[in-house]
Amino acid sequence: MTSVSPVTASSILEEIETIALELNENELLESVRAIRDHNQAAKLRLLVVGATGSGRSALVNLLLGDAGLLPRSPVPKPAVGVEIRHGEQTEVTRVGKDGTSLAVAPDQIRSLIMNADAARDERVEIHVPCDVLRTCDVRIESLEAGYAAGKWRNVLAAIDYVALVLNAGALLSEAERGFIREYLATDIGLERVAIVINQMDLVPEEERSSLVDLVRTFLGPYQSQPAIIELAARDASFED
Ligand SMILES: Nc1nc2c(ncn2[C@@H]2O[C@H](COP(=O)(O)OP(=O)(O)OP(=O)(O)O)[C@@H](O)[C@H]2O)c(=O)[nH]1
Ligand SMILES: [Mg+2]
Repeated sequence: MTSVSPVTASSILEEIETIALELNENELLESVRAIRDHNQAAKLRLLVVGATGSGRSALVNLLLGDAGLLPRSPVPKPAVGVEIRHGEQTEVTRVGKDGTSLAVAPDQIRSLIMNADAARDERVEIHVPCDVLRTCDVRIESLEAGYAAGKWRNVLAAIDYVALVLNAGALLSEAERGFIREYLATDIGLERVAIVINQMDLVPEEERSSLVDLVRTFLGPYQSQPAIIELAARDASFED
């Protein structure tokens, strides 16, 4: 049986590159490489941030179309940042606060994230062959990470767009309000933020619009307004 690979912009570029190489078409080859470099440089850098248990992992799995990539469970995972980028194959690296990098077997992603050590691990880096990641780098951070203001500012300086994930059942804690006020409204601008009200499936239908109103009222005084998205990132009937 022959397998058919999906046609994507990058697979077409690859084909043109092969042809240009065969025909010694150096100018064409240079153009292809310039387009590829531009594509790589033009990646959207997305931060998915929120309280532990809000459903950040469920949302990222949904965005990447891989329900089993990141572990989701009601047990809070350690507040260690995760960076997910494109790679031709799955590779996982544990980056320590002391600058050390340790390759971890790809089938250990789940246990690494469940058992990371917030005192020693700086972040977990994951490369996956997922097409969405060809145009988007994803970073996941926890509001419980205990970062100093300077560290949050550095994180946000490397970000283009933020999805702040809230748990519909416990909306707008002090930490969430403070994060919006002190970092999102000032450092990144609320026009580059989506407030994702997740776990909406657990809220009775007639109460959902009042939750959105609550968030809108809190955001009312700000000049630029974020997108507000109601979401059920995980189908309640689906278990890990
Ligand atoms: N019913 C329902 N459950 C959800 C939804 N999103 C996430 N969950 C569940 O809520 C729990 C926490 O979700 P996670 O995706 O692990 O949350 P997280 O923000 O990554 O949490 P930590 O990594 O533990 O800090 C898991 O048991 C998920 O299956 C949702 O939209 N609806
Ligand atoms: Mg998680």
